[in-house]
Amino acid sequence: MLRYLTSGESHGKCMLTILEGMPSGVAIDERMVKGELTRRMLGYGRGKRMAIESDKVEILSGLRKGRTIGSPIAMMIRNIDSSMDRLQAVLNPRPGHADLTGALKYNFGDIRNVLERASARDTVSRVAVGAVSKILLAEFGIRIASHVVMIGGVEADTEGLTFGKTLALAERSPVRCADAAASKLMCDEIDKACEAGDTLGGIIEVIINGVPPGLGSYSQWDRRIDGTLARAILSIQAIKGVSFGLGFETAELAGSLVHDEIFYDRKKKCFYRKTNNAGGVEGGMTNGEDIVMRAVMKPIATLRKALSSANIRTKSPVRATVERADVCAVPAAAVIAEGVSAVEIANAMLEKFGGDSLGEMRRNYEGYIKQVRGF
Ligand code: EPS
Repeated sequence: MLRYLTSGESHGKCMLTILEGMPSGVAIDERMVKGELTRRMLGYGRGKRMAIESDKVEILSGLRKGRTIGSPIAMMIRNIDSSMDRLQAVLNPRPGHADLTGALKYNFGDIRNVLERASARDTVSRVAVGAVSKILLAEFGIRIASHVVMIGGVEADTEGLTFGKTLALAERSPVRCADAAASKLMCDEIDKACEAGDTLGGIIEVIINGVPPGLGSYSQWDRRIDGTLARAILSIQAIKGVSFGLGFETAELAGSLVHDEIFYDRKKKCFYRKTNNAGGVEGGMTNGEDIVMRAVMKPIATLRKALSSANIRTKSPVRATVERADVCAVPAAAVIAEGVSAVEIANAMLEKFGGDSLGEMRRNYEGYIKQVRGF
């Protein structure tokens, strides 16, 4: 089973992670990991910090001659802005941030101790772990894409786009939006918010393709794959909700319009569905269709047009602290959601197919696929 811990403060020396449980024999392309980190840095609406950082990963252990050897993989991303000890104290908590509750909880007289760790900078480590997980998943033909479906009320129309087309179009858009017209309008909204000293949230979609049926299980609550995926995505800073397939829309629809009918193709000898309203998960298990998840991100809590707050020393009314920040980080959140989903799917693959080496895992996988095809 995969597990990992992250460490590091936003303006400390570095961001660190240790990933444990990767089988041996997987070739890790460091350029691919770096590429994923770069994708996370992009996006119209990011602040100046991303122009300062270069987010290069150093893989410190767990590889020999570029391949995993089954031991923990330690990865480090150095912070170029590592000014933490020189930065001034923060006393005016930002509504919507971890600031106030973090200071109360850990009994700090300086909110900087909270915000340095609560920062979304930590997601760089999660994307690094996600990149390594994606490399493992690619060995089994599993691919993950993401795109932005809404920013600041502008909605994309991506109806009918294939997995490949969605990914290609999103990759070309400054806001990871596969609808070019909406992409332009989203950038306009970000400009307006920036001018007004405000911030914007939005909705992202993650699509996972090539997943075999039967990952996760209905048999125990903590083995349900929708639960583990949702938890991972909800753990990303500012994410407030996750849905699968039709998600919240199902509240308005009758069952006959929601559930994906099952057919059997006698020639191909396989079951199939004509729709994917379930978003690839039924009964806490993958059903072999694409996993389709949406997540909502609230607007970033650091506003130049600062909201009302109270100073933690004087208790007097003040405007909240204004730190350098992004106006919109929805495109970055999409890439991060890909990464954390990759870890969960890789974990579920390891749970089902086990194996200490890639070869052993592949044998188990192929045996199972044969069983499913011959069902
Ligand atoms: C963040 C504030 C900004 C963002 C940061 C998250 O950083 P800074 O305070 O250094 O300008 O850029 O995001 C990242 C550093 C990152 O790598 O994504 C915050 O307060 O959460």
